[in-house]
Amino acid sequence: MDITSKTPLRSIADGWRKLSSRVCNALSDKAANMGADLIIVTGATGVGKSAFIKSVTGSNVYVSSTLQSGTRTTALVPTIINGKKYIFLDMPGFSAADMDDREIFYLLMTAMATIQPYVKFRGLIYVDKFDDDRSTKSQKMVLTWLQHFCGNDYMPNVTIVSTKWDRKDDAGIEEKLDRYSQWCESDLIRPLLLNGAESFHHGLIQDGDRKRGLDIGRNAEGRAREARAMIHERYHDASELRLKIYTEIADGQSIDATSAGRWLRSATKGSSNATAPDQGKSRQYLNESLHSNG
Ligand SMILES: Nc1nc2c(ncn2[C@@H]2O[C@H](COP(=O)(O)OP(=O)(O)OP(=O)(O)O)[C@@H](O)[C@H]2O)c(=O)[nH]1
Ligand SMILES: [Mg+2]
Repeated sequence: MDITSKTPLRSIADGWRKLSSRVCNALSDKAANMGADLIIVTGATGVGKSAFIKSVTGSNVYVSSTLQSGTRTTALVPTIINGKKYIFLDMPGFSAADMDDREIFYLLMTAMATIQPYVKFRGLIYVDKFDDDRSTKSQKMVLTWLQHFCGNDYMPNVTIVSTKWDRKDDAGIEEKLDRYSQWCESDLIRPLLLNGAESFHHGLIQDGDRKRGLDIGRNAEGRAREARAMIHERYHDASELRLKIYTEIADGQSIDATSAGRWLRSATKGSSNATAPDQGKSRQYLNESLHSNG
């Protein structure tokens, strides 16, 4: 049962407090971040989402070194690139062994509801290390969810960021580039590219006539410079494109009734912890907050 549409409204102030307390919020001065462009960074667990945000923003985002989820809540990380304000939204990776995908989706929506009055949802970055020859369950899951979340019209604002190009010899890089080309032809990535998404290889540069990986430790500065230049190039201009889920929520739909919400619910049906005890309540607060600000 979708309790979000049936329970009477409660105090919005209460809801905001509850929601905000769940967001690890690096924005100490809200006014200073007014008018920033928000970029959501998503992908499966352990692919390098937080490391990418750390590189772009220079902030000390938590990067994990274990098989457990590194990022356990959402984080809003501000930066300025060529005079323009951006906020990066870091989130736990989907398909982690120790977190539930629907709870992760609600965490994301909570962070979006919290920040929505201050920002424009300017872009989305899909991070993947593209180290597998075949698509994994988690890649299928995230990329299908992403299409429901963004909608095809939003794809020009989507960037596919590949990671982990360093610590490979020339042959290793060639192999990974070949693999990436095959990925671009796959049913999961092709629809994004056909609709205007673009690729960026984080930490891979052209060095004379060969490609070279920039080491995540020793070449951190070079990686940051390239990544920040990409953000400027892709996101400096204004955009009128809207996330599909933004329009759905603004039109009054509950989170569960959105295309992404419905798809995720059907995809996770039967998973053991799909209904966390507090989820119904937080979902209700969340719907109120989104609609009161939409
Ligand atoms: N060598 C190398 N290691 C990387 C790169 N990107 C990320 N890593 C490492 O991969 C591990 C996971 O990176 P995170 O940034 O925590 O991954 P995440 O996607 O945020 O993971 P979750 O928060 O669990 O979803 C860390 O040990 C990083 O240092 C890269 O480009 N090169
Ligand atoms: Mg992380």
